[in-house]
Formats: sequence, structure tokens, C-alpha cells
Amino acid sequence: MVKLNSLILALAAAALFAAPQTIRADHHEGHGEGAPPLPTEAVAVLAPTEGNNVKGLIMLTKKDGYVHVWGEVHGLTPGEHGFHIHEFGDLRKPDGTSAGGHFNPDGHDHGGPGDEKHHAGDLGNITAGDDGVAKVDIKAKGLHLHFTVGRSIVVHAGKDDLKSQPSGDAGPRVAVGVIGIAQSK
Ligand SMILES: [Cu+2]
Repeated sequence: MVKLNSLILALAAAALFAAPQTIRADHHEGHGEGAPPLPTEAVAVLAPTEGNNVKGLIMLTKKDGYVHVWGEVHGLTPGEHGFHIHEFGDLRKPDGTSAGGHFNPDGHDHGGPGDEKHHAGDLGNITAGDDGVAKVDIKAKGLHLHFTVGRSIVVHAGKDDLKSQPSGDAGPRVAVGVIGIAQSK
């Protein structure tokens, strides 16, 4: 009798725990159980690494067949600066090196965004005017927005030559920002 009672109790407890899950699955019908929709817009607020004064705001917008990477970077030396998506959204080191290397899920060599094969994170260079401001307007083909979330955008002190391995000889990192899901307008 004691055994039967505890069995009934166990069944009742199981039913209690199962019920909310059923409701949750119904609520998210069409997206798979508990799975939210994929993000369509992301944002990276770029902050200076130690000893630098470079800041920026970059948006990543999912388009048909590419990701539109757009925004502005301020406080740069005039000229070209390497601009990449790096593997980690890890800003623990003040020089930005904890962001790791270029985001490169396909194991390709480094190159320019126009090359047939390149790192998915190879966005090339951005160009600052005499005012130190670079306008960013890049169509990144072969990039999936949802795979960039949680990684980072890095701006370098120097120009990416688009050929030196593994990172275009672009020099130290002057600004870094983690890519996060943007709040919808
Ligand atoms: Cu880089």
C-alpha cells in the first residue's frame, strides 16, 4: 500500500511537471519546441582597446543573400584599417586579443571579401577621412547573421593587405565590440 501511494504521488508529480512543457510547446508552434526565431538584425558597440580612443557603432542587417554591415567608426588615424569579425565575443584582455583570430568556420586562408575564398569574417578595410571618421557600408556575402552573434567586430591600427596570413598584417586592435541581437524597432 505504501508502495502504491508513492507510485501515485510520483505520477501526479510527473503530470505536474509535464503540463507546463505542453503549454510552452503550443505557444511556440511553428518554431520547434522552445526555439526562438533567428535574429535578423544585430549590433556591435565598438569600444577602444587600452591606450586607444577609437569608438564605433556597427549594425548587421540580414538581407537576401548577404549581411549588410553598416555604421560609423570614430577616432581613427586617416587611411585604411583592417575590419573583421573575430571568432570570440571575449573582451577580457584589454588589448582585444581575447577575441581570437578571424571568424573562419570554413577553414579558408585569409583574403579580401572579393576573393573567391576567404575567412567568413574577412570584411576588408574601412577608410577614415582626415576627421578620423570611417563610414562603414559593406555587403558581406557568404555570412550568416545568426552565426555572428556572440562573436566580435575588431578594428585594426593598420591596413589589411588582404593576403598576408593569417590576418592581413593589420597590426594591433584599436577597437572591439561584441555582436549582439539588436532590439527590434
Ligand atoms: Cu581582425
